[in-house]
Order: sequence, then structure tokens, then C-alpha cells
Amino acid sequence: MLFKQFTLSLFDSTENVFLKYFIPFTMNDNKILSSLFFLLLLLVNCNNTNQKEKKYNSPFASTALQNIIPKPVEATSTGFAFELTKETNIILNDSTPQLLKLGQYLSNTLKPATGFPLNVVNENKEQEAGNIFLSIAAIDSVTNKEGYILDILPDSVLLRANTAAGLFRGIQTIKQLLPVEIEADSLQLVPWQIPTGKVKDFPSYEMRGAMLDVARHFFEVEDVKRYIDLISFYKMNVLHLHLSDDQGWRMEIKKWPKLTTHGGSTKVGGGKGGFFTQEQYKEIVQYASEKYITIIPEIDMPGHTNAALASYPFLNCDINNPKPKLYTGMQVGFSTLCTSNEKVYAFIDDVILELAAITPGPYIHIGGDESLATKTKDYIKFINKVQGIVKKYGKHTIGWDEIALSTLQPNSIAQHWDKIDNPTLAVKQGAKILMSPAKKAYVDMKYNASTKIGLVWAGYTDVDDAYNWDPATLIKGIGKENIIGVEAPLWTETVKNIKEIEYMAFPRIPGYAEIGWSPSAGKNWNEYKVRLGKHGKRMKAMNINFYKSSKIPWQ
Ligand code: TNX
Repeated sequence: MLFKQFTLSLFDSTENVFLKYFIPFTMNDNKILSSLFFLLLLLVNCNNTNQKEKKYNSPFASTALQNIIPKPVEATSTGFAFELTKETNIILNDSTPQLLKLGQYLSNTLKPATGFPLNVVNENKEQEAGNIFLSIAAIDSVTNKEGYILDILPDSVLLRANTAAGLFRGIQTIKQLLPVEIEADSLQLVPWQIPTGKVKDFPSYEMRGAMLDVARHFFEVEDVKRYIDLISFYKMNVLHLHLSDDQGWRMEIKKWPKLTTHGGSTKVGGGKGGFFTQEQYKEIVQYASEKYITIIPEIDMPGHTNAALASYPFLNCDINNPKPKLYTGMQVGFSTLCTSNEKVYAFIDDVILELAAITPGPYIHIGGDESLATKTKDYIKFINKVQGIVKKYGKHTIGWDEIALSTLQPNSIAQHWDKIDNPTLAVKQGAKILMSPAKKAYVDMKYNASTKIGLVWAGYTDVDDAYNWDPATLIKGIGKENIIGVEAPLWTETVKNIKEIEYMAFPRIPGYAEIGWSPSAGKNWNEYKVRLGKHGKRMKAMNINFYKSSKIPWQ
């Protein structure tokens, strides 16, 4: 028992959270600890717990901790294995509902393939070997709210985080360290070994996200949930939903029902569209929150509004087109809300009121891109007024980078996609930038000339182009301190179903996740492509319809 305590202490001599929460005995004297190092070695060699020491016997043994995507801040292998068995329990350091939920989530995630009961228990007394410990408590050496520390010892796994979100991110790491068979939804007969070592990890950027355009083509709740599952596995924390555009309005607004009954009735190319009821939207928000993902809803305005104009013609003041028809083409820049009409602002107030009420996250995205049919002075006035409405409902504004032409409210965020002047203007106003440069981060761009779906206006974006850029050096004068994060938008003019979503997003998404999470200093395409190549089997096991780029040495 004593030896075991020392073993555990050695893995974290600066903190004693494990000891504090799981073991009655505590010991702070580092000198004594280090003098006990040889005893530890002895212990490792003649282990007398009920779990036998195992050499990690997977072909990737010594490198498994080096293969995680996104790459952790620090990961050190120690060459042995912890083995999950039917005896393994998941032990919590307290009984807060969120920790219980995470324990249950881990258990449920590992159950189908292992067939083990993986009971979730909350006990402070000494435990037998072979268990996984989860703890939410302040960690001194990792202050980031999504950070975590994972210690994998031959006889136990200890995952600690400052917050529930951090613990969730760490659980994704545990999953990646298990054999790929863990992704199966039926019983697999393999040794469930996790390589021993230590991971200390936290994200570089606060926001790491993906955007899904549900306006050009509509995607059902199940598809959105699937996308949430996939991006959350790579520690992303934001899903931005592009909910309205010329071709469709996809969000139920109770006060203005025709927006969806009429404005949501079709899609690019014609045919049946669709929309989310507020109940369905809430279901998405709830599902996302369980994966510690914030939903950012976007209502694009004053341009990209044909579906709204067709539903309520008073929103329009184009005398040449007083009653706009539904639009199923792909061109942009022809529609605008009537910025001089006060009734338009009352309408927007209603929309933001209803949307803010069912959006727990702090942001409302107001679009603001490509308003080519709006005069610049009207555009500026419009964006200023709409930021005020967003603020009135307790939210912060995000808009495409053109919103920098207006006077940005404190906390407004400009999402960079095209010209560099706009983000530069935004930074001059003290705003933060969300980086989505079309030439690098648009996952609707084709990989190359033979890609069947996708667009090309920003250039081909193969997996290396998608990975090989650094948000903090992309635009002169805009450094890491000005950047809130990275987002990969998927516009869906040409994307019709979840399999096509997966094909465009993967394997680029893991790369964007890494750009957002991992320190840029360690980034290197030649190293990453090998890691991604090893990860192919896992994406296959996850049933992801990914593009098998010839630039990756798939294993
Ligand atoms: C530009 S990016 C758009 C979208 C299109 C996309 C296609 C941006 C803010 N606007 O309306 O769907 O290009 O790649």
C-alpha cells in the first residue's frame, strides 16, 4: 500500500490532487519522493497488485502517446500498459452531477466494444488496482479551463481537470489511446490496453470550431449530432450553424412563421428544404453542451436574405423587385434587407429575442458578408444598430469580417474569411478575430481537380494546404493575442448529405483542430502526415467517409 502511494506521488510531485482526493495518506516532500525512485523501479518490476505489469504489445507501443490528434502540449511514454478489464471501475473524486455524468459518459463510451460493466463509483477510500480515476479540481500546473492532466500507470489511470470541459477533452485522449476497436458498437475481443505515460495538455486558442451551412442544403438534427460527435472527438468546442441565406431560412421564429413555412421550403437546385423547430434547435444545443460544444447560431443579414424577403416582402425595398421569389441558385450578393425601414429593425429585434432565449452560448452571429446590394453607409448604420439589438439581449456579436467597417462594440468578434483589410480594421478597434481564411480553412473547397463536390473560388485545398498555416502569422499586425480562435466553415451549395459533409470535412478537420489546440512551435507537416496516416484506421472504425488523400502515408 505504501509503495503504491509513493508510485502515484512520483507522477505528480508538484500537486497532490490525486492524493488529496483518492488516498488518505499525503506526502509533500519532493526529496523523499525522489529518493524513493529506486523503490518505484523495484515496484514496477515485481508488481504485486492484482493487475500484472504488461509490456504494451500493440505495434505502435512506444509511440501511441505520440500519435494523438490534436498533438498534446506534453506527452511522455513510459513503455508499459494499463489494461481495462471487466473488474475496472470508474472512480470519481466527488459526486457533483456533472462529474457523475462524465463518469457515465466514459463508461457508456467504452461499454459497447469492451462489454465490461465499468461501474461508476464515488469513493474516497483506497481502491484496488485496475481502475480509472476522474477528478475535477484546480490543477496548479495547468490553469486553462479546458486543460487536463492524464497519468497512465500500469495499475491505474488518473485523469484530472480544472473543469468538466477539460475532463471531457481528456476523455477524448483516453479514447484515442485505446485500440481502434473501441470505436465499434459491438463486442470486440482484444486486449484493452492503454500505453502508460503522462499527458499534460491544454488548448492554444479559446475557440476551435466548425461551421455547418444548413441553409443551402438542409441537414436534419441527426446529421448535426453526428457532426458534433466527430468534431468533439478532436477537442473542438464550437459549432457555428449558418441558419439563413438566400436559399432558405432554417430556424423557426414563432412571431414570423412564414420565414420557415415558406422561406424554408426549398434549397439549392430546388426540391424540399426543411427547418429546425425551436424544440429541435434546443435538442441540438443540449446535445452539443454534453460534448462541451457551444452552438453559435447565425442569421445572415442584411445581404443573403432572399428567403426572408420572399416570406415577408415588407423587409425588402427594392422597387424593381417588390415581391421576391424563392431562390434556388448559387449566386450571391443580390439581396438586402431594407435598412432604412424601422419595421425591419423591429423584425430583427423579434428574431434575436427568440434566438437569444434558446441559445445559452454568449454569441449571436449576424453574418454581414457580401452585402453587395446594400450601400456602404446603409450597411454601416445597419450593423451598428443590429449589434445594439444583440447586446440588448445579453449576447456578443460575431460577424463576417466586413462588420469591421462599422463601429464594433466591445466584445464583438470579426470572423476573417476574405480580404485582410477588414480584420486589420477590426483589430485597430480592439476586436478579436476568429480565423477562417477561405484559402486555407474553407472545407467546401475541393481538395484538387478530381474532387467531385465542392467549389474552387478560393483555390484547391488539399490536406497539407489545410494544415500548413499559422493563424498568428497569417496577417501582418495580427498576432495570437488578437485571435480568439480558428473555425473551418463548410458551405453546402454542393454538399447534399452527411456522407458528403464527412468527405469534405475529413481528414481536414483534425488538422484545423490541431491548429487551434496544439502549440504552433511543434507543428510540422512531415510529422503530422505520418500521425494522420496512423489515424486512418480510427476514422475508418468511426465510419467516417474521409478523403484518402495520396499525400498521406495511410497505414
Ligand atoms: C462565400 S464566406 C460566402 C458564402 C458562400 C461561400 C462559398 C462568406 C462569408 N460568404 O455565402 O457560401 O463563399 O464558398
